[in-house]
Amino acid sequence: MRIKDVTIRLLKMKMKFNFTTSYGSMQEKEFLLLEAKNEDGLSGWGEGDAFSVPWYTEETVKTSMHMLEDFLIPAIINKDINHPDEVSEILKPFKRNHMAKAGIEGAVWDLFSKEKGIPLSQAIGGTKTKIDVGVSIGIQKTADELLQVIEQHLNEGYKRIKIKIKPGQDIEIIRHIRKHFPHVPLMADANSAYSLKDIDRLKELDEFDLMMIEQPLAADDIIDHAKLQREISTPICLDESIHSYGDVKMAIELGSCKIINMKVGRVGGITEVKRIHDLCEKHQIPLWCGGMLEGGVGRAHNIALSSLPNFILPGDTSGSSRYWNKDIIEPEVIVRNGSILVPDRPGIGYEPDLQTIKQYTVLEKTLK
Ligand code: OSB
Ligand code: MG
Repeated sequence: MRIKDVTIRLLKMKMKFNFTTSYGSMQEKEFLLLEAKNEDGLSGWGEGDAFSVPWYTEETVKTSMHMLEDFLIPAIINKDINHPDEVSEILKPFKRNHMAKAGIEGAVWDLFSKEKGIPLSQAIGGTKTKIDVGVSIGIQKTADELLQVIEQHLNEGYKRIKIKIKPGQDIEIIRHIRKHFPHVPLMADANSAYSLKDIDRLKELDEFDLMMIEQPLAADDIIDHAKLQREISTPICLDESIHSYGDVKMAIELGSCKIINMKVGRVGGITEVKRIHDLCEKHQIPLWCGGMLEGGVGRAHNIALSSLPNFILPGDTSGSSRYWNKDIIEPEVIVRNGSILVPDRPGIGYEPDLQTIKQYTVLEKTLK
């Protein structure tokens, strides 16, 4: 395979709801779309996960643009690539910038699968034909509003509810939810809002039968997470702490978590996801696919990842219509009875809708 040119598009899409976490709020999603063309004019598509502001990791849309334009795309263009696994090797001289790398590597994976005429899920070793999905609900103004949103999503069939918590908006809210929904599969994501000083409060969560608590402590608190996990029975799931295979190895050896939230952008691409997947499978650490409020292309990639066998728990890959009035792919991602069918068409299995993409595009550049 040879990539002849790559088009980078910067899109701005308004979300249907305001998404609030312990870091802050967002309602407009700005992101990069990558279209990599081969010599026959066939296109592979990838999506950058970075946001406009570096609150989740250090990357932003602008740093991704800089990396892609000045280093990553020039390194792969016109090179002979036999398999997408080679991309992460080619990009190794450039440190980190995982979301930018995953964006272009994802486009190469889609193109590779299309050239072979197989679904992306199959190209990466996925085995499932249907995946279970949950929903990640942001912090709401009142506990009653939160209950309403939960009920609405349960009615739509979502298989587990994730709520966002922070100090002062945690125990009482979860108690309120449990009073109304005693048996719903429920978890809480703190996005690093706590420290070990809060251990007594975190211990109180044990009475609510949560599936897990996601990222209670800071991203680099791998050791403190291990200390916390020894003190609480609720399983810890790591999100912001996991950037690589090495991080996962460390977390497993130290006992920092029992579950991992996988995001392809955070770990730098599908090849790294596969390595982590196999390591976690060996150590019986279940995975699930996290979300970055993706547009349809990133969403399609997440669906393919979720078809890998050790993605055991429902992911955050909700349907297109939850986020967007109109998504950028055809057909849109549809959730039925809490599941999404893994497409059996070649590549990501959804067609990027160029007309709609154009409407959301604020900047476009082609590199040759
Ligand atoms: O912590 O998992 C997170 C969204 C943006 C950044 C971080 C996170 C999230 C979500 C939403 O929880 C998941 C989604 O619906 O895409
Ligand atoms: Mg999270």
